[in-house]
Amino acid sequence: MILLKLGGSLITRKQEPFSFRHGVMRRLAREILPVAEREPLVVVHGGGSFGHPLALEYALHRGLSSEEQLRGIALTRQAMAELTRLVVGALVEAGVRAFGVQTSAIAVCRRGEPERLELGTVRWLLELGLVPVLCGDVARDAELGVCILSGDTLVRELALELRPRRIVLATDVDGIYSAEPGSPGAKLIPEVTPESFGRLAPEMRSHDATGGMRRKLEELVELARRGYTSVIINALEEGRLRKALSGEKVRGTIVKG
Ligand code: IP8
Repeated sequence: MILLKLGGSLITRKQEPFSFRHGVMRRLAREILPVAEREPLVVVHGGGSFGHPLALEYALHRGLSSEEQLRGIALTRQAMAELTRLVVGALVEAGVRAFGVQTSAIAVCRRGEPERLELGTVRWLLELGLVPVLCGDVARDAELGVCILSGDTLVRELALELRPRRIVLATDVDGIYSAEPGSPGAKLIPEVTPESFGRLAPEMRSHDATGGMRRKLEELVELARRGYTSVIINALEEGRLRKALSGEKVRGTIVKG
């Protein structure tokens, strides 16, 4: 089984609210098809410019404290449903037998961490030979009332439950950098281990509701500690996703377990 996360900044334009990258997603779907035909696959997508602006506007990542936030919960769920519809639509159009599964309907969290994940539907879909598509989501939180469950945290949990043989995180940058990507002297770090993680620059900044690249890396390092290797790649570069899904070496950061 292969576990794939399609980052929100890959499939949407992060600076433009509700802006889906239709052309990119159509190409990604074509790159996903060959592997989906060969072996079981689970896809998780992030929130990008659909989920994050609303989650931040209504402070849903801080829990439920005002009546006004209820509208934000409804709007965020609706935005994520729309994004899943677009992702699944492109996959099905390309020939992938994709099936959207609403994360908030199967998860109960505590302080943003999944406490229970009801994976019966996901397992059933895999048995049938379909491709479950989940997303980061606004979710029920036993302590905070509501939380934003990050797609990266979901990837960690799904990996521990479903034991994939390969984990690919597809984003819009080549991987983890030694400093802010694009800044002078920033270098791609080809490999991170739980040991080297502690020495990495702490200033991986984030402008979203769930902690961005730093959070992603923390989740992957946690998986590495449990023996799972994953790879972060830039899937805006044509062909890299197809290669990474097939296990070929591509430019990126390997988080080694
Ligand atoms: O982009 C967050 O998922 P992520 C989902 O994977 C929402 O962190 C609703 C903002």
